[in-house]
Amino acid sequence: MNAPTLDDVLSPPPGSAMWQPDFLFGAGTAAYQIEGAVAADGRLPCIWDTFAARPGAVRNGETAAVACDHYRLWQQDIDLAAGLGLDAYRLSISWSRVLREDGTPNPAGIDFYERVLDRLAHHGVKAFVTLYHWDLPQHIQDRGGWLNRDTGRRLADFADLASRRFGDRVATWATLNEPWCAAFLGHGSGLHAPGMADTRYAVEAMHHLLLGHGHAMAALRANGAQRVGLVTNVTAVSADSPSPADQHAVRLARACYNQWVMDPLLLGSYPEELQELWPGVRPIVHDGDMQVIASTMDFIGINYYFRANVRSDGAHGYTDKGLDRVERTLMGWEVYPAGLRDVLIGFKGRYPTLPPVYITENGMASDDVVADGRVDDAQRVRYLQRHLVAIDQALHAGVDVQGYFAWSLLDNFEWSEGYAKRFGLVHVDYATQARTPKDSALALKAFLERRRAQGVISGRSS
Ligand code: IFM
Repeated sequence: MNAPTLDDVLSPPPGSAMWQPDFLFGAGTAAYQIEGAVAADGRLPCIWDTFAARPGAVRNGETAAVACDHYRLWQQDIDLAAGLGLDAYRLSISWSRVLREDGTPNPAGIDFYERVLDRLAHHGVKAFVTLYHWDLPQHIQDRGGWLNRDTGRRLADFADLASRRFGDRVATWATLNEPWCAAFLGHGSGLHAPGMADTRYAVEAMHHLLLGHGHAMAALRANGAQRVGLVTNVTAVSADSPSPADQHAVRLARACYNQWVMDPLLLGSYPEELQELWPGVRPIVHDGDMQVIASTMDFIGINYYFRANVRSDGAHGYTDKGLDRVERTLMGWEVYPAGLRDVLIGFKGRYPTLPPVYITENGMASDDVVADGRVDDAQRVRYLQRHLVAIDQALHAGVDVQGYFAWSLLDNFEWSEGYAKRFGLVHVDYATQARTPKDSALALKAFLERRRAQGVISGRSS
């Protein structure tokens, strides 16, 4: 079967800044979700290995022991990313692969990332590296993990090693991916590793994650890193009704979902609304902590997937009631592209020092199948297309968005959801490890080819 003509269904609006070659297009992955090889070459256990082994923690008892076997297939995967014409590739480094328990580097683990980064450089694809994408070494967890202030210092050690060894091949460094998930899902709801479920733990873990971010930024800068920041997940929030109670619920939900991370980073304080949500629960903040957390970032990475539609819970909180008859993805998440625009414009208004923005994750899960060598993922093509339009609107409103990364390059281990939720531009057959670019990948490739061709015609270099 011939591939469909898709170059006109996935492209930014005509004249958009996204047609310029300095607006980066990429795709992302995370070490734990794709690498597998959890015991190879001296890699130490991490909290997700422990958590996934707990009965009931991950759907169908699945684990990331093999995942996409990327530790072995890395070269073909990087070549695949380059073959799509991506400007940039976002990856994370497994802390427990590169650092031993005694703090010395693990040469085999370092070699692996050297090879990956060299291959990206060979293709001229920019490397966007995240240090912490949720895979804390288990031995650090055994000393308290993110409930221990000292873990932030350990993150700085990791940042120091990574930037000394890889710094010459890394375009941007993100200290953390989605501290909200690591803090809340990992320590408040227990849905993620390490599986704790107490709001007091979540609040303390968040403070130590953000403190670790500040310490890691300092370590990266000391080693000459030029572009450092953090990646946070954000949620668009709407009110279920115009009632004052539901409007107030929106303020509480925004404080929890977005400002809990953004305010300390960009305003140097936690939002007051958290006190109403979680009365009496405050992190232990030492003198100087907020200055460390609010160190200047060169960019902020925004991960956007869906909106929450909330109403008052009648007490001091909110409930996410959702909306009926809206389009949803296999995760059950509402498809709401305008929310990305609204969140970005809202941030520009709230944070006078908002740094340049990359959309570091955006995408959707579906139940994709290969038929006649093709994966028809029309919903994803539409999803991506509509989010590009929303970003263009934010650009027009003056938000400095500099790049867009689809989540994810490959179908992968979707944490407690296991393997059924496929987020990839590229389909992975987990039995054979065959990769098949989906229609969305082909559409993105076609757009990027067209953009390059237009740049050449108009005399711009890409
Ligand atoms: O797969 C995750 C990723 O690791 C972090 N952001 C959200 C994605 C989809 O749930």
